[in-house]
Amino acid sequence: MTITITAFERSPDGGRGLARDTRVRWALEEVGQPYEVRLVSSPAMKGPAHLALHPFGQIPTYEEGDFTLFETGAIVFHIAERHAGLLPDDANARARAITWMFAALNTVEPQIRELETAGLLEGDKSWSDQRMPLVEERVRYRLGQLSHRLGDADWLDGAFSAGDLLMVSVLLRLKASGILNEYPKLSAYVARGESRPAYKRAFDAQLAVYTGKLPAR
Ligand code: GTB
Repeated sequence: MTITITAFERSPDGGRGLARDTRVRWALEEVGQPYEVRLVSSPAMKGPAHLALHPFGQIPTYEEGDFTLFETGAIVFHIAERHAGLLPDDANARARAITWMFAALNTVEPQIRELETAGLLEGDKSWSDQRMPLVEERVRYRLGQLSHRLGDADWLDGAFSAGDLLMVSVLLRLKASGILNEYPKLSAYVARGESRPAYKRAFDAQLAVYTGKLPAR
């Protein structure tokens, strides 16, 4: 059954791989599943056809025949459950990897999103100069905790898992801020994620939407 995902027709990041379809592409590449992409314009995202797939009118979505999903975490989890390569076989190790998926999306990403919001959407507000240091402090606090837990390990819990895929994807959002460089262990962790062939294929495929150049496979 063909897998089809949706992605921005024109992502605001201009192909830097920060929109969430990259996470789904990466998961599919890791498990070796071919997929198709339907690009969605901003107006179409809020139209009835897309809203039937995604109640909040966002990307990415996932379709496999009649079966459809939204929410990146749920999509990556579904892929990891159905195909070998992203979750360990051992039940306890699997539960820990799933815990890291939730931690990435629920415990680390909110602070990073807040930083983006504070910089991009609220940077011109009169109170921005006072708020920004507080927001940065909350990001640094989380990164410090994460860096401490990662230590000198390559991945968060044994072999690379869907937990690492989501955590690296979340941390990638910090690259432009420079804050990640303050945490060499996390910078190296992100670089390890980016150097995975599956990530590179996913990144190149999303970039091709902008350059029009199909990636070599
Ligand atoms: N919780 C949902 C999930 O994880 O799937 C959130 C999905 C979501 O935020 N989708 C965004 C979207 O469709 C695109 S990825 N936005 C349009 C809308 O809400 O109308 C978020 C995103 C967008 C742009 C950048 N960027 O330019 O750097 C980064 C991330």
